[in-house]
Amino acid sequence: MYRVIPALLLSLIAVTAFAAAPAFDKIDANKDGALSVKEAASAGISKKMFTSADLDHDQKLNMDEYKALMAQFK
Ligand SMILES: [Ca+2]
Ligand SMILES: [Ca+2]
Repeated sequence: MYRVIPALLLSLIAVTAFAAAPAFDKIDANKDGALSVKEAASAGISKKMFTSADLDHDQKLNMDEYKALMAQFK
C-alpha cells in the first residue's frame, strides 16, 4: 500500500502534464513493472508514442520511460 503513494504523486504530476494519463500502476494490468503495447494502448498511448518512448527497445515501457513520455506533454 505504501508504495502507492509516490505513484499517486507522480500520477498527479502526470495528470497536469497529460490530462488522460492514468497512474503507471493502473495501466500495468499484470503488475510486472512494465507496460506492454497492449497495456499502453488501454491508456490511450498509440503505438507510435509507445515506440518513441521505448528508449531501450525492449517492447515495454518501464516507469522511467513512461515518466519521460508523460514529460513530453508538459
Ligand atoms: Ca505490464
Ligand atoms: Ca523499454
